Amino acid sequence: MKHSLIACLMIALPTLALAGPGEPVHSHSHEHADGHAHSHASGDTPFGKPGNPRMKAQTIDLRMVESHGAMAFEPNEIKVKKGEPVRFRLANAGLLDHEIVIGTLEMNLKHAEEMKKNPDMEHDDPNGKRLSPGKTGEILWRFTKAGTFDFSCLIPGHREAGMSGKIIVK
Ligand SMILES: [Cu+2]
Repeated sequence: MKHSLIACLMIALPTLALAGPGEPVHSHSHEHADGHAHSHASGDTPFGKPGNPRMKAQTIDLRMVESHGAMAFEPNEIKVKKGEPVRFRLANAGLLDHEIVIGTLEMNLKHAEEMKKNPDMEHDDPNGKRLSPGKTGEILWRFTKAGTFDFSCLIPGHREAGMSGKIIVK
């Protein structure tokens, strides 16, 4: 027992030394070749960070649906606990491609505008996924800040047709 505790401390110490209070967050933006910039969720973001697959996660089933020209996520309101990993099990039950991008409302609205200029841009980031009709996928995310966040399909026209929802973190 004592032995393993020391081993843990030895691993943890250099990490602690690096993460001083003034350290910038490990979130970075980069510009795609088409000029479409977006933030890659490789670390902390204003809405949390990728979940650790080894941690126990809450599972939420999320379906992408279409009916009579309307598009939606079911459910479109999700409540999660701050700090607890969430496994989104996604299913595209429609006849068109759909995607999900998790972010702040501000980020997603800005991103939606960029998507109008580059409609072929596809997302496969820790906080986003695009699915063909009938396909399923998964996102593992950890919301580390309380607040209300957004998830949207940013394929042009889809958000306007109803494909967005909110995540309430408490
Ligand atoms: Cu869509």
